[in-house]
Amino acid sequence: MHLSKTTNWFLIFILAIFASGCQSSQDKLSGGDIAIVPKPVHVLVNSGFFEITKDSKIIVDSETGLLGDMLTTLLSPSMGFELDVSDGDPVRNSIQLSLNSTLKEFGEESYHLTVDKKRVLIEAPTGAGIFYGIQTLRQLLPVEVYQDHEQRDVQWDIPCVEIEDYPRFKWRGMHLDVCRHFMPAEFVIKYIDLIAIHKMNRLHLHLTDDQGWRIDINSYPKLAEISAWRDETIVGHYRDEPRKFDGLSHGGYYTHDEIREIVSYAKERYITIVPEIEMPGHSQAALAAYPEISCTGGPFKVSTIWGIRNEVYCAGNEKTFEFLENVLTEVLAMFPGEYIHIGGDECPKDRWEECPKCQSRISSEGLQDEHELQSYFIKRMEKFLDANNRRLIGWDEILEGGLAPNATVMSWRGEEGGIAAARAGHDVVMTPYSHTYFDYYQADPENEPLAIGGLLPLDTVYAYDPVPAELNEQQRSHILGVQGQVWTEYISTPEKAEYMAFPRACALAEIAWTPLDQKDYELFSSALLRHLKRLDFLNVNYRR
Ligand code: TNX
Repeated sequence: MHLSKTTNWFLIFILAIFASGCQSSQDKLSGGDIAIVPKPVHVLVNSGFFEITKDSKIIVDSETGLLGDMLTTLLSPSMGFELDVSDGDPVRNSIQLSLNSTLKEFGEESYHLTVDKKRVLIEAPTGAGIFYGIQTLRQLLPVEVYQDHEQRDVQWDIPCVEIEDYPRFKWRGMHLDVCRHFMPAEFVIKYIDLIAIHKMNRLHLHLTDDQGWRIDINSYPKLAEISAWRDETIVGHYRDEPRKFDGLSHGGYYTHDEIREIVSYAKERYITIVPEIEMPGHSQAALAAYPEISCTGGPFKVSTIWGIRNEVYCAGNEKTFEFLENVLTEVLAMFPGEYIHIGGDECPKDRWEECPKCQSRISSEGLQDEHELQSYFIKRMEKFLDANNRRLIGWDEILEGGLAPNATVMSWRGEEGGIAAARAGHDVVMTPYSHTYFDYYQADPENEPLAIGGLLPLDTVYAYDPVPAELNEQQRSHILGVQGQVWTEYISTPEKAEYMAFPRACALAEIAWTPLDQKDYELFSSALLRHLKRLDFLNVNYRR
């Protein structure tokens, strides 16, 4: 049953009045206790519950079998029993997952969830929608369902509801910098689970930087042997004087098998990994192994300090492009997603100004200056990606010297880059440091572990609207969505990454999913109290 918006709201109103009069029948979980993060678009709470028991069945169709298996795997550890998954017609006491491709009114990722006393039905036009319906279903159950071992005294009741839900944006991303500090594959898997619970669908993996190269590339073995390791790491803040170092080698990289596992684990959770191979700047680690593609020839070491380094790929040397295309060829084979991130940010032009090869490229290509040389570089990489049926995405510096024709922009230095790109007809993901940099302090630095600086409390994240008021209707359609950044200069462990990311990522998820007119910080905060218990059970070291 699909209700029009007006009838829906009218019913919610009537039912709210009705429900407030019969709270006593809902002694376990009342409508007010429903705490789904991100908040669904329409929730109608009816009286009564559906109880999951050992005899409950999961009913799937020819396309939802794997999702049914996933649901039973998600539920069984805490419930201590495994639900039977089978094809067939809905029966009493069943949870039915039903793909219905005609339900496209609210988009590919929408779902419709009905819980009544006799059965549960999740209907959606795609597997993604069913998956999000499953996430909501889990959040309608007692929080103990997130425990990984049997909970004996819990009654697995789901309040009777009717939920119609769909995302505001199609890009709902989280980023993770695994260069400044390497994060083991097991943590990336946990991070994917956490992203999935929040109905986000992109993981941007920042794989290469001055301080480390984190992906094995067969054709350039020294990237794993040399570029993945640094001698030591700066201790304390980069600005502290005198600088201190820990004297400990740090590094690591993902093998092809690990990458494939990460990609397929993410895919099963409807998350696309967006790999970032930085160029032309932030490339000192690669140059430590292959100095011949720098302007000066080196030698270089993998950087042991943070900040912006001057050693960048030589834009005048054909070998640079050969290297990057070979690297990307392997990257494309491992990451099937549409978007490939090429960085593009913070590339100092000092070396190019002094480099005969770069200068001769500037004159042979009729370029004005080094900024146009950067643009030449990115456009050339875009041609390569285009030819391989992929799309280039880069940080907003790729606007300088002229944007590549099909590029998508991540607007990090503010919204200006994103606004300019959208006005020029380019797609944009909003990532302004002011609202989405989770490496910033989340409270008074006095009482917080060391961070890069800044201040980005939870309510500031929550208040962010990724659609700039300056844009007209047509330009707004270019705002694909929003993403939270976890840069790891000052985040050396998975535990600290969790501390910095959560609960700010919960707020980001709601920005990305919930319609603007339904965002409400007070409601979010009270839902979060319950939601954080789920994160406790998932062993997430969030900031309390
Ligand atoms: C700027 S954001 C950078 C990163 C740093 C980050 C620290 C961006 C495109 N470049 O290299 O890690 O600031 O907040």
